[in-house]
Amino acid sequence: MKLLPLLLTALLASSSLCAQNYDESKVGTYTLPDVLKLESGKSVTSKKVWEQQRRSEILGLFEEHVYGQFPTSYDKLEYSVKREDPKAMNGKAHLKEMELVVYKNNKPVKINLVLFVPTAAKGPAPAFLLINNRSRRNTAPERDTLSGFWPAEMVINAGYAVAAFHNSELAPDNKNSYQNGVLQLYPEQLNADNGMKAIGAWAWGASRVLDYFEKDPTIDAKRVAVVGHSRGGKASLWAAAQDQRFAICVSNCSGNTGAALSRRNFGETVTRINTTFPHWFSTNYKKYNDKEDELPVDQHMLIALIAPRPIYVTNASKDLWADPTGTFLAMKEAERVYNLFGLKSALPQSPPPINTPVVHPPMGYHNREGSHDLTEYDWARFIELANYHYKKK
Ligand code: GTR
Repeated sequence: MKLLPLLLTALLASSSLCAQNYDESKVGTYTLPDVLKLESGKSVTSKKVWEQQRRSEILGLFEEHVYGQFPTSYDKLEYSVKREDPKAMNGKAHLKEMELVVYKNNKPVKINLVLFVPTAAKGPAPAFLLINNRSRRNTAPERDTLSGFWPAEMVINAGYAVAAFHNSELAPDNKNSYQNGVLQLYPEQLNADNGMKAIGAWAWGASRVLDYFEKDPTIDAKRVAVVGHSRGGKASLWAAAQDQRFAICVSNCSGNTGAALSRRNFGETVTRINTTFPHWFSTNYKKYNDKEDELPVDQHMLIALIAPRPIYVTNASKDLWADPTGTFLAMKEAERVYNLFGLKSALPQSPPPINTPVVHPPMGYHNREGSHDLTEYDWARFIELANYHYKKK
């Protein structure tokens, strides 16, 4: 066969696969694992049993079957200011370009952090931390390219510090080189079936930045929101699930193995994600290709691990690949755990119309008109949720 017909056949096959995958009538029936049932079969009816037993069971299941382990020990964290500008953004922000170096067994991992702190802050500032999985230009300290992906000026004007690091420094987003980062500190993870891979390494990076924030007197480390888009939004969920010091979790258009239910098999599937991105999740996760029903978890349980802290999840109307309906349903299922804490979410019974955000903590959600992206519209809502939560307005 010649190359062109071969390519055409492949293209047709993949587009028909996608078309089929956007058919709501093909979703079928599925039973979600009960977030409030202990492995022993007993129901969880109190916050205490959730906190002392069920939460760690679920965290362990995600480590074992999905994202891999999350090692936290290291020998030291060094940090230094590489460049600063106390009058950045027309005097509204103090820019610090930080270099963090984390060591374990004499092996280093470097994280370059761009940090703007509002000069008007009266004390330690609450912050938004973005795991940047796109072009570095989005988070350039020079602010020569202004993009909605990281509208730092808007965040500063709202009174928050804003920070970002690039995911590739923790694990290059490539199946052949993802090992060149955090995994050099934890080589034992490489051959373990439940070993950490790229998504875990990116989440780990967010936690190390939080370690640094705890040492920076200009930042209120108890009020840090971790933000991620798409693959970064899978990592922000995992970071906040693992590290309860994050005060707020924002997961934008995170889709499969992010905030969307895997069992719906709508849009991207477990098989597809594991095949295209074999370096994202643990080796064990591949066992569930085409066997979502056998997973001991589904993604509503990941969202539940954020409770009682506020979470903001988004979709975009044209981004069916990320399954907006399945994402909303995962949020609704996770509500039960927020309820255990006496918190009532303002989410409606069925998905809200496009561009109708639900911003009240503890559970924020919107389906923005448009495509798969992180925009100013999204950020404005995250800020609103944080304002409510911190009672800033
Ligand atoms: C897609 C992938 C999604 C999502 C997205 C992104 O190719 O299928 O799971 O992560 O990339 O990160 O933009």
